[in-house]
Amino acid sequence: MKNILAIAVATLAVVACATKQEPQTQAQQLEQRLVALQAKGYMAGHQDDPFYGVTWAGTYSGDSAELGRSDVLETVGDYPALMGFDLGGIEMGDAKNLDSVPFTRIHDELIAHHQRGGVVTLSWHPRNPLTGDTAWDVSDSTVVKSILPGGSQHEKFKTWMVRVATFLKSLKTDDGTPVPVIFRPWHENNGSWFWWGQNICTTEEYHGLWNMLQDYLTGEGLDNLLWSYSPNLDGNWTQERFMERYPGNDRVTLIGEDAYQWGSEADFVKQLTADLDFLGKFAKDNGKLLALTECGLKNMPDSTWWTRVLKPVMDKYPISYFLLWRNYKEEYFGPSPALPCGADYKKLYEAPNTLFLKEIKDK
Ligand code: BMA
Repeated sequence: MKNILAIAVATLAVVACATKQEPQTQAQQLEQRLVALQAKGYMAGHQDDPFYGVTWAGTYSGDSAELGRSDVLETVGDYPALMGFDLGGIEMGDAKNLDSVPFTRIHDELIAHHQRGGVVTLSWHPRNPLTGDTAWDVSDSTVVKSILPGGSQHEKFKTWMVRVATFLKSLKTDDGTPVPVIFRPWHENNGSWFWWGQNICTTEEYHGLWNMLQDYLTGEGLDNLLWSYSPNLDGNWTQERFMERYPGNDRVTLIGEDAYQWGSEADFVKQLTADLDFLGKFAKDNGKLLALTECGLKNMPDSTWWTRVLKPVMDKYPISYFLLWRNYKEEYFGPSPALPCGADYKKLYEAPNTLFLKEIKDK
């Protein structure tokens, strides 16, 4: 009897200990939050949401009349659950990013969205460190090699990483708590339009690039980053091809892809379905979160695309979110009350499984 009692007490102590254990980092807490939210549906996201919109340009300065504006808010009466921002230009020490948004505003809006209960994600379109041109300069296939240890641009790239780290370290609430961020560098790497793309660097170089940045930022104490790996819509994933450049289970928490419809609707649906079949299974087998890390139909020539084409595919998979790319006059992917697609976006908003800020802020 005594023995049984002792075993019972010991078991209870172990269970209590296990259930009491709090997640260690902001990133781990965010991961838990995303896992819990996934049971309710998927979050609606929008890139650069608070800076400018389809009909309101020139808001980059943050004049008081513009603060708080958002095309999503003005279309449905709520902010997106997720906001995305881009660090392109931070590496140069620029005051504004590649889309002319001051980093001070990115800093403030990112923290503001976190404080109102939203989730935030950061991408990075750094300049080509070898040529000095944009992220899209793929003219020289020695660029990744040149920034790895021993390469001609390594010292320079180290200063770029310092600038990224400095910005990321500044993302804190007033009481000094770091803001958790879904961080997804080196994206769309199965395409060859960025200098870190498929045909511009070898598999080994890509891994070197990923690990160099991740190890540096982690070494700097940035444990608020939830690392996301997001190649581009592919249509032909095989385990072997995906694994080739996948950074590894110990390096990635969320997998997803950037999926735009550039061609026919039928092709898009077919490719996205095939990819999410593959990625969904991979995520499940490996305990990873799944998302559409970017998506959209440029300038919405089909005003019912979200509910008719995108949503039925998304509904079949346990994605955490979909991030529509940015809205500006020449190129928009999100809604606006001024556009026919605004009505369709409202339907998306009303669906029970799409999550906007009010539905996630206390969860
Ligand atoms: C691309 C386009 C560009 C933009 C870049 C980074 O998809 O929207 O105009 O500069 O993203 O935001």
